[in-house]
Amino acid sequence: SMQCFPSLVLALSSLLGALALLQLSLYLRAPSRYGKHEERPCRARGRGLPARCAWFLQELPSFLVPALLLALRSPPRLEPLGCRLLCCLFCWHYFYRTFIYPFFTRGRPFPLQLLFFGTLFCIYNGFLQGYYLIYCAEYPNNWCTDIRFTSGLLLFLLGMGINIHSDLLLRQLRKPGEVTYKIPQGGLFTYVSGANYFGEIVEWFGFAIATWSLPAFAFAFFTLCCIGPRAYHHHRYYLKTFTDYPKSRKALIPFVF
Ligand code: NDX
Repeated sequence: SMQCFPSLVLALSSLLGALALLQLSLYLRAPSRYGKHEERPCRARGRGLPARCAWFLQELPSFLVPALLLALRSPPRLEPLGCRLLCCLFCWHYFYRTFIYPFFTRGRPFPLQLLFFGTLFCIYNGFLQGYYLIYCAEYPNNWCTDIRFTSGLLLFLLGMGINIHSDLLLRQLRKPGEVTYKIPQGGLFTYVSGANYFGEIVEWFGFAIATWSLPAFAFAFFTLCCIGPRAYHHHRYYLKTFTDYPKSRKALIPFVF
């Protein structure tokens, strides 16, 4: 049966950190080519998968892999409570991203090649986070009252709230079947162009603080390097496209950047 190999956790987390840096260097120059940054919209060329299927397939492993690791571990890990709670938080986010978000999205078709890499990434990260929490993590029995757990959990919930609310505001910009872009309004979009990304980043840093673990900090850093630059490219796109775009709005961090 499976057991904890600390060197495996270290290796996988380091690779995640290296991938993050690779993304940062790529995406500071040019955005990843999906959504509003696709060079040749694939609807015309018929090469994308409908957004609904693409997001469902891509994100599913991030829910399934840790959920299975949690459910199938034998003997079941009952102590400490912290490990299971934290694993459930991760699965909760990806339950939303897999089973709720895709069914409401009005996004354009998603490029197949990115779908392939996105799926690989979600298997990799789902395994790393789940494996670490279920097989390796050690917490004192009172971890649930530790300031890191409570403050991290609070940030996680706050970020998730902002992320889900902002996803909803973006969706409401379109009627079913529409594919045009409009100026997002309301919620945190009042302050930043990438409100959904800001929420997601806060969420994963909260998770990292609550788990106080290398894999989770590596993933939070990856998220920052992946969607941070994307918020900046969205912001530039809006400034270029809409002459009446709100002047005081920032790219990612309210009032700062
Ligand atoms: N999926 C995370 N890298 C990614 C898929 C792509 O969950 O090879 C990372 C995720 C993957 C990426 C994933 C990892 C890195 C990959 C990359 C592909 C290449 C890259 C694998 C897995 C890679 C290396 C080199 C390292 C191997 O038509 P549309 O689609 O634009 O419509 C949009 C609509 N909308 C508007 N509608 C009207 N008017 C406007 N002005 C609008 N603006 C937007 O709203 C969409 O339907 C919707 C949202 O659009 P957008 O662009 O704001 O968000 P999007 O980027 O699609 O993300 C959706 C949500 C969001 O909440 C975000 O926080 C979360 O997913 N997310 C996304 C990406 C990664 C991630 C979270 C994370 O890292 N945690």
